[in-house]
Amino acid sequence: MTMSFSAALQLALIMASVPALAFAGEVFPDMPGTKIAAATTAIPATGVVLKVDRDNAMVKINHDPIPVLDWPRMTMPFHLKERALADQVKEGDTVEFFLEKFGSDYIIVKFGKPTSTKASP
Ligand SMILES: [Cu+2]
Repeated sequence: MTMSFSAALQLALIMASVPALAFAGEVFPDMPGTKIAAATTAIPATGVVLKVDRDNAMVKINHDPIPVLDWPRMTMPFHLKERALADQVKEGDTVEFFLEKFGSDYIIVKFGKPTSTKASP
């Protein structure tokens, strides 16, 4: 096994932070590793971008069903966490995106790589 010094240092830092996290919740007392994953609450989803509204930091997406949220497939607008996210997608793209709860809303915090991009006519 080879590991660079910085990777080893990062691992050491992660290990050092585990005891603090272990007291953060008692949901999975036997599985300390799951607490790190649980700290990331973004919900992955996929869909087709129908409209990009950079000025209002919104995109309209026809998203696939999202079982975690009990959402069926539908077309709906999503707010973007940052306007710059609007530059990462374009109309016609099939994309993976990540949602986080923001107030009573779910907003897009990140896009994955486009899984397919509509060819130019
Ligand atoms: Cu929806």
